[in-house]
Amino acid sequence: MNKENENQEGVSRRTFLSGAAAVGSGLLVAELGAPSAQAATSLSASQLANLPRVRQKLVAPPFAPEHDQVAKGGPKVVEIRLVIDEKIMVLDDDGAEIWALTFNGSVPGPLIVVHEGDYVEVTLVNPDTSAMEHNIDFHAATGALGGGALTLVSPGEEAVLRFKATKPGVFVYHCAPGGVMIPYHVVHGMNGAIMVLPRDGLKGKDGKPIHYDRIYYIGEQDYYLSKDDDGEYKKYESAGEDYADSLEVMATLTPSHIVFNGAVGALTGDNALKAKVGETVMIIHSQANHDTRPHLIGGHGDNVWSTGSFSDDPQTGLETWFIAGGAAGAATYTFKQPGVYAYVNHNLIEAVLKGALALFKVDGVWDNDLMMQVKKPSPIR
Ligand SMILES: [Cu+2]
Repeated sequence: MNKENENQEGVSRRTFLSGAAAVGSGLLVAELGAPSAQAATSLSASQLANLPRVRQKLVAPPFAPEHDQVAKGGPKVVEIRLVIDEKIMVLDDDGAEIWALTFNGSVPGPLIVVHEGDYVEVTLVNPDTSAMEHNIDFHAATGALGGGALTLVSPGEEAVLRFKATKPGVFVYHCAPGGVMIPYHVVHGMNGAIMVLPRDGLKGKDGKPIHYDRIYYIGEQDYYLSKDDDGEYKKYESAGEDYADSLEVMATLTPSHIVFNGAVGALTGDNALKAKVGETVMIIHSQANHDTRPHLIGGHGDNVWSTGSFSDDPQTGLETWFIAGGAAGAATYTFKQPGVYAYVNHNLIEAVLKGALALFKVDGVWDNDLMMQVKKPSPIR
């Protein structure tokens, strides 16, 4: 802890911002405490120390870090560095803005990719320029609130968490600093996803390997912005200043925005997702708070892990699938026609009025057998 946080004002501000002031909210990290560091592990300390270590170079969504679809060799320790960044983000064309709470500066945070049996070693850094304390809860992890109880970092602190990726699938991670601050941080953008691939890769329900040519990560985000008396979204000078206003809107359960990758239009226009006819695209879709129902207009879900669990066979040939708030899902599709595809939350109000829409631009040769315009729109004969 740095000196400036030791003074009385700093402590009381931290107490407020940590949610400890939220009377009756329960589920405070401090109440649950941190477990002993002597927990049993299936590998001895020296065995763990001898595992190969790799540093994963994280990239901003919708892209995924370089990875092998089938693991090469045995388990590794995969080092991840997440730096908290509290920053203003513009959410729509009207200039609505939020002091987003982010992992590595993006909403959602970066996709992490490891294999089942790997150890994920996360360094969580909270710069001294932050206003708030933060932590990280991995739904892929076992114990201690998903790591949340071991990673609560005040401004100027960092913590290192190592967990074993025992469950194959796609999982949400998110900040969960305690009490009301849990939903507050999550709906200010502080969430992302990790994919834990089976070591021998993905398989279809027929047991055959599934290989993807491209992978995109779509993080859906619900925001709860407050309006002033003129009906304009309010602006704030610093992170956390919208706390009371935000809670009021959150309590209505009615988001002002529901978007993909941080803002309306983040995955349209020049940022549309690219693919070619014949390519199999893996789409990872996370929603840390609010249920969603992805649909690819003009395409399908060839293989869909709606719950995100790679322990289960994928469902096949789906039109629309469901991803529960607090979960990530995965779907593959092999494009068969060129053109523009909208990928939407098929609550179409959430897609069109709130913003949850992305576009795929697919190159290739049109197949008249699958579809053709037999007669252009013209006067009725
Ligand atoms: Cu946080």
